[in-house]
Amino acid sequence: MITNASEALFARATELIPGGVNSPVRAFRGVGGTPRFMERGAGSRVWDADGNAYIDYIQSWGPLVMGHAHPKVVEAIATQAALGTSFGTPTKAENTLAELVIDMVPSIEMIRFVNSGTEATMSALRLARAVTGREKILKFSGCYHGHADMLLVAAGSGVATLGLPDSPGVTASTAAATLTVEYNDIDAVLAVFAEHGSEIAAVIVEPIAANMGFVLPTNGFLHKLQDICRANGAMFILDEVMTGFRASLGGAQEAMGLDPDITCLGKVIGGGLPVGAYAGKRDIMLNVAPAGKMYQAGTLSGNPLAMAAGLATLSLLREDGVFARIAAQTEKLANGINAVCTAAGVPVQTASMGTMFGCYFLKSADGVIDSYAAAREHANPAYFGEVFHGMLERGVYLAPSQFEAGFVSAAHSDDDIETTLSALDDTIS
Ligand code: KE4
Repeated sequence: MITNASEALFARATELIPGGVNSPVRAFRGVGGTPRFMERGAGSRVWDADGNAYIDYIQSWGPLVMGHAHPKVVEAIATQAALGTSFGTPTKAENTLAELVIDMVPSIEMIRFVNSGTEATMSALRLARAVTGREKILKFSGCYHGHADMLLVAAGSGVATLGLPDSPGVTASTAAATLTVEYNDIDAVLAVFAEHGSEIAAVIVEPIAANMGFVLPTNGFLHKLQDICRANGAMFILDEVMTGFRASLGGAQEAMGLDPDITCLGKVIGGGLPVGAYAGKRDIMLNVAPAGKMYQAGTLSGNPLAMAAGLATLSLLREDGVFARIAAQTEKLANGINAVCTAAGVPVQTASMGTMFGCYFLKSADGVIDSYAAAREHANPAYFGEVFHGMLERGVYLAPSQFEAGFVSAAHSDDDIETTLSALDDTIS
C-alpha cells in the first residue's frame, strides 16, 4: 500500500503540531506506523492522501452514525452556512435540537449545549459541586471523560494507550479531590462512600466502559451505583458522550433502565461538528447561569451549523427501522469477529451494544476483561497492533488502539461486513 503522501504530511505535521496530531490517539502510538491523513469520506468509507480506500469503523470516534458526508447532513450544514455560521445569539435551532434530545433521552428535562464532551463533563461536575456544596468526585480507572484536570486521574482512552496514568500538569490538590476505583467493583464503591460519603458531590461513569476497550457493566453494577448515590446525596452522572444514541436510540440509560441526575452528551448530537451537552432534571439544571449561579459559557455553544448537523443526524437516525438495522449489522460484525478468531484459535473477547462494538485480543483464552486492571492484564496490545496493520493494508480502518471501541454506521453494508471479516480471516491465518 502506497503511503508516501501520509508519510510526507506526517513528517511536516510533527514540525508544526505536537506529535503531528491535534489529538493524541490519532498518532498511532498504540499500534506503531504512520497515521493516515484522510482527505475524503462517503458513507462507510474514507480515502487517504494516497488515494487508499478504507471501510471506516472509527466514524470520527462515534459522531458519524449516518456515515460520512450523508447528503441530508451536508445539505443541512450548507443551507445554514449560507444563512450565517454563528450569531452569538439564541437561535430557533437550539430549541429544536433541545426538544429532540429531551424527547429521545428518558431522564433529560433540560439541556445546555457546549462544544465538546470535555466541556460537558467538566461543567456537569461543576454543577454537581455547586448543587451539593461538596468537593470530592468518584470516577473509575480506565474511564475517560475528556481532559479536564480533575478527570485526568487514572484516565482511559489516549491516556491509557500512552500509559500516562496521571498527566503532568494536573496538580496534586486537584487530583486529591478525585477518588478512583475499578469499574464493576461495587464493594470498592461502598468502601469509598463509607469513608467519604458526606463529601462526595458526584459519581461519574461511562455506562459502557468504551475507553478501555469495551467493558459492559456486570451484576447490576450501575443500578447499585445509582442507589448508592441516592442514599448518600451524591449526583449520579452518566457520561454518555460515546454511548448516547449509540448504545440505543435513548442511550445506554434507556437500554439499561437508568435514571441519572445528569447526562453528558457529545459526538452524535453534533453529527460531525463540535457539540457537547450536559443535561438532566429541571431542578438541577436551573442552577446553571443565568437561571442560577453556577457559571458556564461558550462563544460557539449551540452554534447554528452544529445544531443543523446534529438535527439532521438525529432526525435520520430515529426514522423507522434505521437504528435497528445498524444495530443488527453491528451484532453481525461482532459475532463474525468472534467466529473467525475462534476458528483460527485466536483468543478474543468481543461484545456489542447498539451501534458500537469492542474486540479484545487476549493473551490467553481464559482471560476475562471486566475492568481496567483486567484489560491491562489480559489484553494483548502487541498482537492487536499486528492485526490493526494487517487490516489497514487490506482496506479496513479500525481504531488505532486496543483500548478503544469501534462504531458502525447506517452506511455499512452487508458487503462491508463480509469484506471486513474476510480481511480479518486473511490477517490472522
Ligand atoms: P471530547 O472532549 O473529545 O469531545 O469528548 C471527551 C469524551 C468524554 N467522554 C467520553 C465517554 C469520551 O469517549 C470522550 C472522548 N472519546 C475519545 C475516544 N475514546 C475521543 C477521541 C480523541 O480523544 O481524539
